[in-house]
Amino acid sequence: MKPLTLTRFMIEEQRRSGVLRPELRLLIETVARACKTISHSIGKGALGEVLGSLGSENVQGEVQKKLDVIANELLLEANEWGGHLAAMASEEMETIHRIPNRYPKGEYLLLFDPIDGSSNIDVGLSVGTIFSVLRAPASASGREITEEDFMQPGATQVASGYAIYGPQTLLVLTLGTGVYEFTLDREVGAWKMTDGPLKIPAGNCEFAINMARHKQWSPAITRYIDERMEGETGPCAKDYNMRWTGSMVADVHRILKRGGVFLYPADHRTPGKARLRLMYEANPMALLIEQAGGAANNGLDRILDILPTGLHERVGVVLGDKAEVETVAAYGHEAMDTV
Ligand code: P6P
Repeated sequence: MKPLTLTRFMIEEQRRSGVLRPELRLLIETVARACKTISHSIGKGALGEVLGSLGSENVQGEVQKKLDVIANELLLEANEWGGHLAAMASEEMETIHRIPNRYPKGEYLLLFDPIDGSSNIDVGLSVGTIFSVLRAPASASGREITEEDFMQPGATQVASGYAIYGPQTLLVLTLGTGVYEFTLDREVGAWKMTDGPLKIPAGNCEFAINMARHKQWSPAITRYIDERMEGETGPCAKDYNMRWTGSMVADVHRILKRGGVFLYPADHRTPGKARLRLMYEANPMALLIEQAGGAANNGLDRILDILPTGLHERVGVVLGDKAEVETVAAYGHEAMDTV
């Protein structure tokens, strides 16, 4: 049987579940189309004069790569005229982007990290685009959308996904009814389903963490990693492998496909200091991971339950294999109990 295209998958999902509204289908197709264009730009590399930095910093104080801005503009332009959105938010923008008055407005809020792992671009490694879809609160109808309207826990997302620009260009998506992978068929420009519903294989002894930041780890994280470093002679009685790609999208994709666990803990010495952003990195990935049978917490508590207090709020992240993630949380709670 020929692989389903993204369009046909969503139409059939709409018929089957009855919950996929046409405006949400249009939103996902629009984001997917923008990701095709981003993939094309990234693929040009030095030939397209898209590599390198702009010499500017984004709202996070991070050096902006040319492609960070190009991808951000592509996603804004693609999504603002369709009538499916009330507003957008991005890692690259300090505050929300309201839909211009000349366009109709819809019921959805779109958040995205246009290029995740952009420091990998100039050295030819995988990067990605992460997106999250919320519903604008009913209370917002008839008034201007505010940043406060975005402050919803991740469990309220109606969809999330990522594109990964690697050996293949892939789109991984959940509409809340399972996780599906689509591969970009460049010959016809279509996204074609190549895997799904994805389920995280249990028991893969592979952890992803930036070991250089061990001084920032809590005793619980240190205990968890030390045990795995001891391997089969230690309490795990198994040897573990380590991977760290510098791109959350690439690490999450590997975990969805072959299991394991990803950790980017908050800085234990400075409460509240973390690296990954809740709204457009941790939440969309946590929804995908849970939909694939895994778990996602901040070292203690479920990420999708966190009530955000700011658009660019950062959070510790532990996600992947359910048993591994629950072990980290158990160590974290044990450590709290001994304080
Ligand atoms: P470090 C990329 O900048 C990112 O936000 C994630 O994609 C990635 O997992 C992490 O930061 C890498 O952080 O400290 O290893 O550079």
